[in-house]
Amino acid sequence: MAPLPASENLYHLFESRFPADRSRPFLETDEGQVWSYTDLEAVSARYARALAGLGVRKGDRVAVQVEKSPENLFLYLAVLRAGAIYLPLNTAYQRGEIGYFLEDAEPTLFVCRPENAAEMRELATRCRVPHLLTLGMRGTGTLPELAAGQPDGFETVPMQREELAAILYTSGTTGRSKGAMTSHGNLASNALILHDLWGFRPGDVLLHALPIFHVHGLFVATNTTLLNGSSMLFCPKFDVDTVIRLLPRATVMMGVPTFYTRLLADPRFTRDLAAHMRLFISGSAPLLADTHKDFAARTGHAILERYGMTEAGMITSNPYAGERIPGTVGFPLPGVELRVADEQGRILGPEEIGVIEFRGPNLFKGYWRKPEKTAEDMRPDGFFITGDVGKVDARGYVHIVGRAKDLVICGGYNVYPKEIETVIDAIDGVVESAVIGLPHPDFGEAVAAVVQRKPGRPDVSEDGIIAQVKGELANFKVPKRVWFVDELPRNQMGKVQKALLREQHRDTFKPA
Ligand code: MCA
Ligand code: AMP
Repeated sequence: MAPLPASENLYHLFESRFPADRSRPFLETDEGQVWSYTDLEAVSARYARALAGLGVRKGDRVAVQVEKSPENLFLYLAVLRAGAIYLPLNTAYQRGEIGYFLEDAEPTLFVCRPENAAEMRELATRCRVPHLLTLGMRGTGTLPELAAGQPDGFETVPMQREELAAILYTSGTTGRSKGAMTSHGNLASNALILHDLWGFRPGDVLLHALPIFHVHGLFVATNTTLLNGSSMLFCPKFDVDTVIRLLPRATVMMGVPTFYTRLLADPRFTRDLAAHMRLFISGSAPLLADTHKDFAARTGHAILERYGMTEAGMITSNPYAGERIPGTVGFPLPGVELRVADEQGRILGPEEIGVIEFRGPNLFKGYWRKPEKTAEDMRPDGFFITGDVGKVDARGYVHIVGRAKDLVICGGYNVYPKEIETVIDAIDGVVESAVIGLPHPDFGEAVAAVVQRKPGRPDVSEDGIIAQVKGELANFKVPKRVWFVDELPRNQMGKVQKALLREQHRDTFKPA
């Protein structure tokens, strides 16, 4: 591995790996528009100058809620170059959700979609955000306009490895999101290890169909490509037709399990189509062992499953060269120490099931302005309590068998029931709700709600509840079904028995 350059700004590390011939492609869109490494350097420099011109300084937050585009990636790189902190937001987040992030993170600049500018300007003013710019899908908006007149060069701000590069919000069991603070060193160590471990080589072409506001699409996929100085085929979203069209030109694909189940459901996805591929990687949600096996039977490829979280980037991975075992997430990454412990923190042995804990250079710097929340999740010896339930088998493979946290993962997006319950419980005529995750053939899990109405309030309907949640929260958090009960089942401690509700409704989304 090459030594890190003197500045530990992640961009400096990328730059040290860019191809000598900068005219080589960095990115090609699904419509065939090509961006070279020269373009990457020039556009990110102009954007960085525009940010600096507005007064964005080292350590300032830049919140971004825009559609996936090459310019969006250049903005990420510009923020790194300016020494500021990149704060990406899911495009599905609604006004109320955005308001919370702006108030909590106090960004200096908020970049939003041009079509939302009026609404977001009003919100940004209320949240005392000094600057608002827009960025559209095809390089439109006030950010590119401001950047257009700037020179192509920018002196990237030197950073130390402990200094922050990004804050990514992750929901919590209390219903309020926490900003996970990630440093330049966190991102660099993870990217270098994955680049090495997954055998990236000159000429690799990554098929990129993930969103770029989360760790998977932004850091795992993009940072490894940048370190490799190679190129990606860049799709605005996952679409089976586009992926099947572009696959013959790719060598590596990363996705959530839904990508692979959707590909398998398409007869055009054949052994021939995938024969040339070097690697398929899956993560963000459990890949069913059956999907792994069906994929191997269809294509001859064993999907490489890995495990991570916003607070850490990647934590474990199945081997590139060794056996990739279905239903496991492989071994701890080099430099990562992983153990399984019981609730009291007693360390358990091989094959014993408990909560997964780990520490390593990938572990984040804590939750933004929430030291008490950070402390709650840490052991005194620096191990982070993931809330994922699992075991390490006799061969050292990590298995995830459940979650200690009340969390549902749909199509790779995390949904904390508490957040949805808070919205439903506030509806007039509702006594209480319980939100659960149920097996779903497309999304892995889907959100559903069981609701107790006040007596004499049959007007509180499934449609009404769905409409209310849709108005307040991102669309992937909206329950796909709502049922009404006279009373929610409780245990002796008075706690709602969600396991029982899940069991009662287990087959709701099962294909007929
Ligand atoms: C869309 N819908 C969903 C989801 N996505 N419902 C539940 N879960 C979802 N994930 C709903 C919409 O609300 C909408 O409903 C309808 O489905 C169609 O929406 P559309 O946007 O057209 O869906 P899609 O384009 O088919 O998207 C599905 C998808 C997408 C491709 C699976 O969700 C996706 O790209 N997921 C990847 C998430 C990801 O990158 N996770 C990484 C997090 P309606 O019509 O009623 O409004 S990073 C992480 O977890 C850690 C660090 C890690 O280990 O990687
Ligand atoms: P996030 O909030 O996006 O960081 O989600 C992290 C969570 O996703 C982890 O704590 C796990 O519960 C889950 N996760 C990620 N990868 C996998 C995987 N390969 N198998 C099972 N769960 C996973």
